[in-house]
Amino acid sequence: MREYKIVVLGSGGVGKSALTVQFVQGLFVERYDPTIEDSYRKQVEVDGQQCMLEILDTAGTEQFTAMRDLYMKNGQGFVLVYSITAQSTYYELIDLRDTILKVKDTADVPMVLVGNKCDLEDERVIGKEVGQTLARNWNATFLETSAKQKINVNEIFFDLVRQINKRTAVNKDKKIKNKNSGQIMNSNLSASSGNNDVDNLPTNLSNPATVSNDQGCCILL
Ligand SMILES: Nc1nc2c(ncn2[C@@H]2O[C@H](COP(=O)(O)OP(=O)(O)OP(=O)(O)O)[C@@H](O)[C@H]2O)c(=O)[nH]1
Ligand SMILES: [Mg+2]
Repeated sequence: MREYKIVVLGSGGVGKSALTVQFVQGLFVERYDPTIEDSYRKQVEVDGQQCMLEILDTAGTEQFTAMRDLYMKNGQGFVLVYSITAQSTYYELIDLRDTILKVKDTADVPMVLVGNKCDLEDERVIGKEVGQTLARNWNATFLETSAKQKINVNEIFFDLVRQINKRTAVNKDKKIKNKNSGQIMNSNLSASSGNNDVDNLPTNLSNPATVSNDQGCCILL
């Protein structure tokens, strides 16, 4: 089964743990207990495919950020969370995203921008369109969520799986085309052979483009 390494990031108190626990365990944590670092595993079916999600719930508080570079490097998909009730939490994500792109050395990183606590409409200080605009600039998905009322929680993680799948498929397709350049080849042949080669990729690689396509070549020959 393919594994997906997902990292949840954002300022302290925005609801990273509440969203993660709501997704993994189906319950809402009312009490605020600042996280150092927690990791969860959950098996889900996305578009008919079984996936194992490894979710890293990180610390929003600055003093716990020493491990940031390492988990950014290893992460394949990122959930960037702000609270619609706290302006500063929105601006803090801009630096966070820059750091991710720098560490991963690419602008094309699967990402979902999340405006959490949308059940607190009376306390809203960040409009929905503000989040939408930022996500559009980032080429990321945008969702307003409520961990409390379980609004759009599953959607965050399902969307990331789809984004990761899409990039893996594109990278593999490019790699097959490059390897066979000069010959008339149909890189979709492997798919029509009944093998789901995306499924069979090694899961411990942060950059799918480096994956060997030996298996695909055998099928082509
Ligand atoms: N009303 C409401 N409260 C929420 C929601 N999500 C989280 N909270 C509350 O906000 C507080 C902080 O939530 P956490 O999930 O612990 O926040 P965090 O982002 O993990 O914080 P750190 O671990 O310190 O980085 C808790 O009291 C939660 O119950 C939500 O969607 N709606
Ligand atoms: Mg937390």
